[in-house]
Amino acid sequence: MPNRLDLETILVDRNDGVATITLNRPEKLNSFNAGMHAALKHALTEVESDGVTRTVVLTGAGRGFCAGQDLGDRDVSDGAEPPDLGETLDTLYNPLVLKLRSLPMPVIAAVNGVAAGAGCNIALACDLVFAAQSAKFIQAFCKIGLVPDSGGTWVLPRLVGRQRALGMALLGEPVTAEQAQEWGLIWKAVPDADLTATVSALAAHLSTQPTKGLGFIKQAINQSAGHNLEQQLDLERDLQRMAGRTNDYREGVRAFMGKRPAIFRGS
Ligand code: T3D
Repeated sequence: MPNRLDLETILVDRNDGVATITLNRPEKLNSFNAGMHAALKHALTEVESDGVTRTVVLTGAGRGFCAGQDLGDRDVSDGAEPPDLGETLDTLYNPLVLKLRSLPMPVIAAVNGVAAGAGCNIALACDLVFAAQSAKFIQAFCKIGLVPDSGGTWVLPRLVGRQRALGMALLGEPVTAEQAQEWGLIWKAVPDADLTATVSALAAHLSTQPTKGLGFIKQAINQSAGHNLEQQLDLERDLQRMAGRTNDYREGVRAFMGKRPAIFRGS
């Protein structure tokens, strides 16, 4: 499978500590082909190590967020060798989900329109999910004989409970942004016209906060799912030890004691 870097399929805009990454195949509702996977991987690697990005925003161009795998890339003709979809998950989708969850800064999904299949679960792999009111979340896999992937079967029951997870996964019906917010699937649904401004304001705010501390919080919450209380207490101790050694902790305490606003530099 080709894995060329198609930079036009991913747009990256950097501004004041915020990197906005836009999935850019609008004519296919930003569904993934191998080129877009490679370009997104490249973009995420860059923002992780550029030394300036303190918040990442993931969104889609056009009327959709992401419709999952580009189904036009799969040869399902009579006589064709069945594709090894396990391999695509191993090499493309799974590393993407793990990368989003392990980035050491907050990642906001700005779900501007339909999020279907892996596109839905990639949004849910982000740390805070905002959605335009007209957006829909669809576990479309069952309609084509597949299993929710990209962490769907892990995250859905944890976020919305077994019954709603099974309803979404077995029926593949669209869940509206408002319903998603009510169920706790996402953080907030906002009017369509307000999505960009709402997410931009929040991203700008987060980029002035103690980035290392926020990264540790994300790590603690993410790891809690596989821990018992003792293990989680140990992790909190280890992360707190590291947080206590950051410049931003020192600045936060000094600012509090000096009754002045803190200036966090993300270090
Ligand atoms: O294969 C592997 O590697 C395994 C991994 C799998 C991960 C997965 O994500 S599997 C699930 C794949 N996704 C889907 O099954 C969703 C398919 N799309 C839809 O069900 C619908 O398009 C939507 C519900 C998302 C939106 O419906 P609607 O009516 O708003 O738009 P539309 O007319 O269906 O789509 C607009 C265009 O985008 C259309 O192209 P056209 O006719 O205008 O030239 C449509 O074909 C194209 N499009 C939408 N989704 C995909 C797609 N083209 C290729 N792949 C898609 N996934």
